Amino acid sequence: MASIKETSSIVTLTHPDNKETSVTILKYGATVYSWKREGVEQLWLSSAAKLDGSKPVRGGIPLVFPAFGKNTTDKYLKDLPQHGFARNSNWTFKGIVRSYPPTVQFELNEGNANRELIKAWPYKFTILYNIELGYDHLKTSVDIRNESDVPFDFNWLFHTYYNIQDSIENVYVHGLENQATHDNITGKAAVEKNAEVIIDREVDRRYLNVDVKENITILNKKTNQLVHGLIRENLSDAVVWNPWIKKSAGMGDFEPKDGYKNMLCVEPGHIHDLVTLRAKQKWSASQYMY
Ligand code: TA6
Repeated sequence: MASIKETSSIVTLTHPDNKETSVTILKYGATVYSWKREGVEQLWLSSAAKLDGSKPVRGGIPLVFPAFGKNTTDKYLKDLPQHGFARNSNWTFKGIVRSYPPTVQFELNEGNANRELIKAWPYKFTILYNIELGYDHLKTSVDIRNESDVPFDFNWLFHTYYNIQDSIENVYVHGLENQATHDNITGKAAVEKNAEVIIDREVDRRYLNVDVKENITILNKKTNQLVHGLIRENLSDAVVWNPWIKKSAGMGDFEPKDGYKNMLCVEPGHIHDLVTLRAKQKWSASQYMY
């Protein structure tokens, strides 16, 4: 049986077949901030990350809902902060929902969402968020249900910070060749020409409508060995982000300042447009990391 440890702010789940495999979730934002696979940390977490609920966690897997980025056009989303309110809210821990592979569940709704921020988004909703700790994978799944009598529009994105132990200049991202991109730094649209996307400067690039049959992988340049792999379900887009030197220096909660050398965000989401969820309907998606 998986072992589970709960405090007022944190839940830690340990795999029954390997006590060195575990996942730790902060109830604030239902933010996974540690995933150890056989003792090796798979996610990057800033050493200055706030884990006291005072601001979204800088690292791990912050949840982005109902807006990706800073929305400037939608009637309600435009009044929300960058990346919405899911990562700024205290989610309710619902316990273990599956014993093998051990899976825990968190819930967010209009009743427990961030009191201030939810004023800008007048809908009834239930989000059930499942975190499945496999022997060799972590799967995070979301079910969003519109409890209102009217439709609502939203983005969803898992803002995953991968640990790049071997240093960023030694890896590349594969699986994005020929995909349409929007560069959030230049504002320009393009098509990815590289089979091997390298990170040698600040990168903030949105890959849009990438076939979900395409796994996205982070590979070692020298050995072509797998560093991280990602399988997406119903998440057509992916953001690749590394703040590099200047942006890292400008973020108070980004430490160590050279931490950009050991992290890379590959963020699966639906961000190319807004999902419209009709009244009483449900929308589901997941990321499977291996
Ligand atoms: O997903 C990439 C991004 O939108 C970047 O533009 C950068 O802003 C990053 O998210 C971090 O955003 P945050 O609000 O967590 O500082």
